[in-house]
Amino acid sequence: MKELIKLVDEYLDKYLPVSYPEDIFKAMKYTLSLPGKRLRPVMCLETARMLGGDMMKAMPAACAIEMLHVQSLIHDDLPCMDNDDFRRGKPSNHKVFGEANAVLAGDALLTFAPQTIIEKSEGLSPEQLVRILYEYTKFAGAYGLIAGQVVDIESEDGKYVKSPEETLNFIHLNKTAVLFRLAVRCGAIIANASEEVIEEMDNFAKKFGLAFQIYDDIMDEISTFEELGKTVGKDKNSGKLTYVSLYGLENAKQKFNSMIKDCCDIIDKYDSKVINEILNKLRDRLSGV
Ligand code: GRG
Repeated sequence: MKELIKLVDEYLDKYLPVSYPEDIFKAMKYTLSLPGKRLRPVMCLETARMLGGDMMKAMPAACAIEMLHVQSLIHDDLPCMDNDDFRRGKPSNHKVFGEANAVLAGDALLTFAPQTIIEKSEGLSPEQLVRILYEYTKFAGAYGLIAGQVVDIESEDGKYVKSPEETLNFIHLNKTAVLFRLAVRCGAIIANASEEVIEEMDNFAKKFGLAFQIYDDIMDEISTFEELGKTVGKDKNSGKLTYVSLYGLENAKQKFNSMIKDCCDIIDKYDSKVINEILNKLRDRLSGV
């Protein structure tokens, strides 16, 4: 896992050299190079490897998915969204570069990511490339991340079109699970996996994404700034719809454990030390809570 993170860091830096106008590239690289967990690119690379593909062929897509993730973090922190002053342990992008440049840095990452896939991918067929780009645009847009964020914002004002349970599920699937889905789907496509295996990994990522968001919600309640690198207790204070606020801490933990167990059941038949390490780390962190 550590070696994969190091490799991802190296390639993120290599794929995005600072160019003119420097301010925008520096803003893009700032949040991107802060120490994130790199779960999404690692899952993309590991899925490709685990399914018999060449891991390095997946590097451009893996880095592109991290760029998209970082774009969503930069925009999520803006005063017009979650208004958070800290991210990954450091001042948020707009606190360092100003709001206009933070909006533009997010926009630039959103478009730089598919550009990276097109420019840097080697050894993929035209069909694989088009499919990856299609999945990227679909999951980043109004059928994915944006949909999740819109419903999340609406839910803060108690505006539910659907029931709270359905609304929360929609938010988690679209705001969080969607990027894990994109990661494993791209890895599987690059490994030339069958449609059946792509769907199986997709199912894994949906469950993992839901578990991960429950984990994130619990950590917001019980963790510290030092551990999370961002303001804690915000969800509770803003009356946000979360798994913990809707079902309570105990039920949230139970749901998390049962989702992680489902993930283990799916992944067990593959040989993945890395994915098991991710699952165990999350489970261990919550076991004593
Ligand atoms: C795609 C145009 C476009 C807009 C994005 C702002 C937005 C719309 C969506 C917000 C999505 C968001 C911030 C979801 C939160 C998901 C989540 C749990 C993030 C934390 O992930 P970690 O813990 O973070 O993996 P690190 O920093 O470790 O990478």
